[in-house]
Amino acid sequence: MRPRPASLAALVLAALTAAPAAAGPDAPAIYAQRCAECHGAARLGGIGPALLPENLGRLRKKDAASVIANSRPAVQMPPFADVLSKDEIDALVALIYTPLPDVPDWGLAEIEKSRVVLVPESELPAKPVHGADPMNLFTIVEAGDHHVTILDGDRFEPIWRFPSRFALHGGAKYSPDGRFVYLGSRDGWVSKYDLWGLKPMAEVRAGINTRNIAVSGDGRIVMVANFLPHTLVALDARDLRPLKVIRVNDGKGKSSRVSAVYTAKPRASFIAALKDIPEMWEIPYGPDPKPVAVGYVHNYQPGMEEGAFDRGPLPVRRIRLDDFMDDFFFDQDYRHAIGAARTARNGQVVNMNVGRKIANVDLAGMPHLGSGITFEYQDRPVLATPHLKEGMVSVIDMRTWTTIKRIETIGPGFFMRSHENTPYAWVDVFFGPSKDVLHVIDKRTLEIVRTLKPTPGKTAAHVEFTKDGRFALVSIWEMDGALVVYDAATLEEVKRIPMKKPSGKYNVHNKITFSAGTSH
Ligand code: DHE
Repeated sequence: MRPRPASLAALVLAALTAAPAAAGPDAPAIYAQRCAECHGAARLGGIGPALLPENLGRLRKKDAASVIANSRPAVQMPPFADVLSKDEIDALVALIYTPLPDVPDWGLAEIEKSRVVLVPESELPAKPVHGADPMNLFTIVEAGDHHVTILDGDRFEPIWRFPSRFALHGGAKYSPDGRFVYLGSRDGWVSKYDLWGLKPMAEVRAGINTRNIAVSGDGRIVMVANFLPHTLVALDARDLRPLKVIRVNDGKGKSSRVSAVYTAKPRASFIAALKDIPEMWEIPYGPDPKPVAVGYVHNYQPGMEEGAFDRGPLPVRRIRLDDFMDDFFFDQDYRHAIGAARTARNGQVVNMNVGRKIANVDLAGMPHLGSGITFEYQDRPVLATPHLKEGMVSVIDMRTWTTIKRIETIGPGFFMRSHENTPYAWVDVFFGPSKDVLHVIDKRTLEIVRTLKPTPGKTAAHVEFTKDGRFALVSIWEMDGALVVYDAATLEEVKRIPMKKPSGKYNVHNKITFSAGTSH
């Protein structure tokens, strides 16, 4: 049965009164004090995920208590063991596993109602209003004060800075020509900006708690992956009009959060992995999809009905897996998806053509495959990925799916980057006492050749290269942070621009050409 819509005020009240009435710690009060800021007053998510039974299916209550007490790798949440008693933690666990009387729906009608168009396509300027190379611009997310800076990648000067939605997450996505940038926030907003006119164009709330977004290779559709509700939402890339809401379920009543969605341009499809159902979904967007699509309908037209499932435009091809996929990544021609569950001891390789797992990969320690890169090593394609739980980078032969090398790092890293024109790959050390360093790895020898410390004591993370690969840009991930520009050959600092907790940065050319060294 579909949940009924409810107002936000009613939901906050429901969230705070839905706790069991037993005597003991006041779970709603503890939740309001300790959890609401990140997970939302109504438990619907914010910076942190929604805390509802619908989204906690894979987490046993005992593990939930451990997460509250000790936190978990690669999240911003602090451990609460020192500030909350065991009884208080147990009361919080009981609260978050208590269903809300009304989970709000967020379907086509709600999405469309939230949509705002600021600049219609008919009013766009015919040429850029700035003198920078449109292909060498960077979109830089400043998470500290929820702003975005557009940087001229030749002069390293900001050309536009604007307020963004709260808590953007995941990579910026560009239209195939690089003119428009789309950004997604954890609370479901998708915003479109014109990088020629330097103006916001449109925005829409496509979900309540969102993972990430992808733009189709033909530039027509923006696909949004949601944690809440359990949907994928297709938007018209021109004005963000909602086209279709795809309910994510196994066809037998069990629904699922979406781990992430990416565009597989050579296949003319979107590929999504699911968090609560061991399946990958391929969704061809046409108009000329490869024959892998099942039930594809030609002559795609916008304005489709909500609820159409496994048929009609944007049909779903299911690939059944024997484990979940929390984090995943593709080879350059999108023939293989390499993925792992957070709890798995191995990664899995799925051949997208035959639609099944073809190999296991030796990837313990929570590989962060989403930030993996590929390159040629001794005439064979390899993938390299940092691990979130262990201080190492794994290098995997993509022909045999065997591990060639584990490169030891000072601590676990989050992001890895390279570029076709540099012999080096850069990886950060995001966690632990050495979070202020970055390793530079020689792709020819798989050895660390330099360890950089841009600002002692301050987190240094996330690298992106200029269009030509000559410079590497690094974030000093702090409120009084900076963007540090390095010469990618000499590894010397050439410029530093103050910024407010800069997180991800995305070069137009590298992203639209699907450079092997960057995220896609
Ligand atoms: Fe991310 C990308 C998932 C926590 C900053 N992160 C992604 C993507 C996924 C993902 C699936 C790819 C989306 C895309 O680009 O389309 N992130 C997760 C998690 O599951 C995890 C571990 C837990 C969670 O809170 O969801 C997580 N991520 C974080 C953070 O705590 C970070 C460091 C700070 C923040 O802003 O939330 C963070 N994630 C990022 C960034 C990217 C990203 C900067 C884009 C990387 C890129 O270069 O493309």
